[in-house]
Amino acid sequence: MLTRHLLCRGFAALTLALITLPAAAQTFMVQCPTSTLLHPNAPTSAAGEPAYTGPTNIAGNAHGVALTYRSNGGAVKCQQISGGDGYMTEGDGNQTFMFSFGPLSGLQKIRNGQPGTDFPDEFRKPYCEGGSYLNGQPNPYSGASCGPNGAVGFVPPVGFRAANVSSAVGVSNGTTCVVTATEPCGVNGFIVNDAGAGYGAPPTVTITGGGGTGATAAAVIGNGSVIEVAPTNPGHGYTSAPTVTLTAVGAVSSIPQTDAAAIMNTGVMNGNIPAPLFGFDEDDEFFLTLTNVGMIMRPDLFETHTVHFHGYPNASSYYDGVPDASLAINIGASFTYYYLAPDAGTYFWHCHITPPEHLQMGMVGQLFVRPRQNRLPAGTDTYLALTGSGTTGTIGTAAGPGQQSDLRTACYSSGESNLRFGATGTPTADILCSTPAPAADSGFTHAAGYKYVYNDGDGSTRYDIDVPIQIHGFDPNFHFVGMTFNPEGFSDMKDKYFLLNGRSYPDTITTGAITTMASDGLQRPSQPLPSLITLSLSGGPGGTPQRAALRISDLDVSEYQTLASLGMPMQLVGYNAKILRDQAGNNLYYTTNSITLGGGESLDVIIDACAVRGPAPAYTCTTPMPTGTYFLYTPNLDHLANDAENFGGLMTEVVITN
Ligand SMILES: [Cu+2]
Repeated sequence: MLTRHLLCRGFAALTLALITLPAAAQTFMVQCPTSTLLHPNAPTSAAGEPAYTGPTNIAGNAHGVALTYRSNGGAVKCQQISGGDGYMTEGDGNQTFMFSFGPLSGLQKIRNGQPGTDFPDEFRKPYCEGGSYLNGQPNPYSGASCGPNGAVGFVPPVGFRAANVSSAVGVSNGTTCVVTATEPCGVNGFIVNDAGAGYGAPPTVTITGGGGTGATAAAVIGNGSVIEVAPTNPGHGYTSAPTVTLTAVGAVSSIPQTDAAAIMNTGVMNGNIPAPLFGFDEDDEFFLTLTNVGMIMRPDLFETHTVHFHGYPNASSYYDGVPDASLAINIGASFTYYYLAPDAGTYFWHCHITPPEHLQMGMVGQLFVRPRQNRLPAGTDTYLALTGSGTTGTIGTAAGPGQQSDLRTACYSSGESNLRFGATGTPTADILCSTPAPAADSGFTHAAGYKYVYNDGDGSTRYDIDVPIQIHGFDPNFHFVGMTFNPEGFSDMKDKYFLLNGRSYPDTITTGAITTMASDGLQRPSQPLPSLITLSLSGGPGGTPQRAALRISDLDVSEYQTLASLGMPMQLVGYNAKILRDQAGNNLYYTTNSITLGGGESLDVIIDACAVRGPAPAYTCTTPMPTGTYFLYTPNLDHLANDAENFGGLMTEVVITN
C-alpha cells in the first residue's frame, strides 16, 4: 500500500513537472518590495527623501506577532546588477577583457555617472528609453508603464487567472476505476492543466462527484501559480475521476514575473569599470540583486560571484559576500542582498571570489551612504540634532530628540558633560560611538539642499558636488591570460594602466560614458564615470564658491597609489568611512597636497573653490581660488603612462570657473 501510494505520488509529480516546466525555467528573480515592516509607508521617488525628525517608537505587526522598535525613518531602495564579462577601453585605445559587473537597473542614471539606486516605484517598471537605447541594451518595452531606470527583466504582476486541475482515480491513475476487494478506487493523482496566476495563498481544494467519498487534497503555489495539488486522503469508491474545484484564499498576489531573455540580452558582455555605483541614505533598507549571467567568452569557467561591501557595518555574514563564510551566486541564478544603512560614509565593494583574480579583472565598485543630517528640516541646529536625547519635542532643540535618543547611535565617548547638557558623568570610552558630536555648538543650521559627507554637527563637511573616485590598475597581460586558457600567476601581476574611475588620462576628463566594442561587434557603455571636476566660484549657496566631496577609494590589487594636487589644497575630513574626529569632538581634519592609499582604503577629501574661509557657522569665503585648470595626478611618475604610451595614467583635472 505504501509502495503504491508513493508510486502514484511519483506519477503525479512527474506529470506536474512536465506541465509546469516553462514556469520553472524562470530562475532569475527581480525583486524590490514597495514596503517593509521597518518602512510600512516607504516613500516613492516623487515624495523623495523623508525628513529626519529623530527616532520614533513604532508598534508594528508581523504576521500576527506584535513588534515594537525604534525607527529613524528612511526609505526602501533597490538596484540590480549582472555578474559576468565585458570589455573596456584603455587610454591608449587597447580594448581589454574583464570579469565584471554591469547595470541591470538604473541604466539611465548609471550612464549619466550617477548611482543607479532606485526607489521601488522607479525600479518596479520594465526598462525602456524611448527608442534611444543602445545596441547591447534590452529591446525597449512597449507597455503602458515603463521607465529608463526600471529593472531589466521586470515584468509587472499579472492579473488573477484561475488555475484548472483535473483528477485521476485508481491504482493506474485512470479516468475510470472498478472497485474490487484490492482496489478501493481512491483519488491518487492530480493534473494541473493550467497553473493559473496571481494566487497570494494556496487555494482550498474541493473534490466532488465521481461516485466516491472521503478524498481530500492540498494545493501548493510558487510565484503566484499552482505548482502542485497533492492528495492528503485518497478516499474510496470513485468509479470516475471527480471534479476538482479550487477556491482562492486571501489577497491576490503582487509577485512580479521575470523576463529572463531581457536579462541575458543585456547582462552578457555588459561589464562596467568601475562596477555600478550605489548611493543610498542612512536609515534606508537596500535590496541589491546580483544576477550571474555567466561569461560568454570563458564558457569553460563556472565562476560564481558575490558582492562584498568592504568595511561596511553589516549585521549578517549571510549578506557579506565572503564565500567561505556565507554563499556565492551560481551562473543562472539571482540573489538579493539585504542591507540596512546604519552609518554614513564612503565605502566600496567588490566580488569576493578569488579576490586577486576577480579584482584585477575588474569586479570593483563604489558605494556611499549619505548622512541623515541631509534630511534635517531647514533651520535645524545640527549640533542639537546630534546631542538631543529627548523622546518627544522638536529636533534641533535642547529638549528634543536626536542621535542620543537612540541607543544604537548614542555616543558617551568623552564624558557625558558635553553630550548631556551639563550632566556630569564618568568619562568612558564608547567604542560603539561612530559619530562623536563636535566639542562645542557652533550654531550651524541646516538649509534646504545642503549636503554633508558625515553627520558633523557643525557644517564642516558641507559640499555641493559629489565626486566618487575609485583608484584601480590593470595588468594587460593578466587580462589577456584571463580571456584565454593559460594559467594565471597572481604574484606576477604588474599594473601597466593606472585608472581613476576605470579610465586613464586623458579619458578621465571625457564627459559622458565611454563605450567599447565587444567581440560581437556591438558598442556597449563600458566606463560611465568621468573624473573631471568643475567648480564654480558662484554656484554654491547664495552665490558663493562651490565645494566638492571627493569620495576616494582604492581597490588596486598590486600597488599603493598617491594622488597629489597642484596649487589646490585638499582637506581630509574622513578616513575609512569615519569622520576624522577624536572622541572629545575635536576635528582632526588636515590640509594637504598629497594623499596615499593602499588597496582596501578610502578617504574623504574636500576641495574648495575658496582658498580661505572664515570660521563656523558662516564659513564666509574671504579669498576665492583663481579660475583656471588644476591637476590631480600621481607623483609615482611611472604611473603617468598608459602601458607603452609615455603619457596619461593616473591624472585628472579640476576646473574652476566663474
Ligand atoms: Cu567574481
